[in-house]
Amino acid sequence: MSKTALITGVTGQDGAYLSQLLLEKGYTVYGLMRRSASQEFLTERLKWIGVLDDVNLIHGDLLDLASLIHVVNQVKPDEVYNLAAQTFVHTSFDQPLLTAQVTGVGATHMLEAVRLAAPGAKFYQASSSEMFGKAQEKMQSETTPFYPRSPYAAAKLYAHWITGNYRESYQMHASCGILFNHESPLRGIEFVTRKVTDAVARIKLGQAKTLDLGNLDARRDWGHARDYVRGMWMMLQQPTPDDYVLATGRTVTVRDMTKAAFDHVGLNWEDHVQVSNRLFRPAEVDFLLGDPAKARRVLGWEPTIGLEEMIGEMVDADLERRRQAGDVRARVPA
Ligand code: NDP
Ligand code: GDR
Repeated sequence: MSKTALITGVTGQDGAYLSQLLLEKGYTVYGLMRRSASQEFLTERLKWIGVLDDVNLIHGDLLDLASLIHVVNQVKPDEVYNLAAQTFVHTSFDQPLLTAQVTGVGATHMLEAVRLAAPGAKFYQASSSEMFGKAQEKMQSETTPFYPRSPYAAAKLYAHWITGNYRESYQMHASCGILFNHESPLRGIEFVTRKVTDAVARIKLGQAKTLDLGNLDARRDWGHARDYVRGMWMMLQQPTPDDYVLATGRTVTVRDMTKAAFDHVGLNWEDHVQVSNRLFRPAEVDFLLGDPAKARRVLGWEPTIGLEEMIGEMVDADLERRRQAGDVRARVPA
């Protein structure tokens, strides 16, 4: 019998890759999406990856518990992947309360809906390396103390703990993936990797000359979304729920990531990049480096795509998009 999965945040980067993976595995996939006046734009990623016709889209909002109970009742999922969130750290400083509601309390709404309407379902919570914030250890693992540095990270930390609380209180199969940054051609254009690869494409095609960036010294442990959604699925196939770090174990500065993107098309990054103070954050996460040893040991998970390969794939995809005037994301200002 094929399994049924419900994915919140299905219109986002990870939602698209996870839908593809689960469909390949024979799942029936339902995706929760918000009602929007611009519905056709929201499904762009699912279309790009070729699964739009195969995912059953269903309306609901993480802020509306009644809608979630209704959806879980209707779908009766075997597995629930809670990926929906206000995900942009910079925006969380401007909209801290919305971020708390969606990214934090929204997870409790989803847990409650599952507890009430499908208590046997396995649950995945999208936790984040941002919870380590001002990192208390050189390599961050499941046992590293948290030190959130943004409203986003604080909201994710609440969601992380409440998921563990539901696991212990109600014996739910609820697991948290503490995922380090992961990117792809489907990454939102405001995140730094995609902002860079899109700008590189425009500069290469003669459509732009410069790229404004903020803190070039920040270090991140960047992997590919395709590898990371596989890890999410692996967590829910375990007999017991638990928390796992997914990371590559390599940390790179924003400067070096940017250089790799310009190198890919034979341009010198220093001829085009300028630093802008307005792009710095009120509190920065300077250094992240994940230790995925537990995921490797227990799940058998390994990242397979390196940073340079991924950045190359992203630049190539943006060159293609920028050549096609009709692409929607290509018209979003960087
Ligand atoms: P995206 O920003 O690409 O997608 C976020 C999704 O959440 C979108 O589908 C969005 O819908 C949806 N959403 C936002 N608000 C609501 C709401 N009120 N009700 C229902 N849906 C909502 O994120 P990613 O795919 O990159 O990330 C997936 C999850 O993993 C997120 O929770 C993120 O915080 C977490 N994470 C991501 C990491 C990364 O590096 N990518 C690392 C660690 C954790 P819409 O299209 O309508 O805006
Ligand atoms: P992050 O991703 O905050 O790590 O959160 P982002 O790509 O936005 O920033 C990474 C680092 O780059 C620095 N930076 C810039 N960032 C952006 N967006 N734009 C710029 O111009 C710029 N210049 C420098 C930032 O200061 C930061 O240090 C992502 C999100 O996907 C979260 O939802 C997720 O939880 C974490 O990754 C893990």
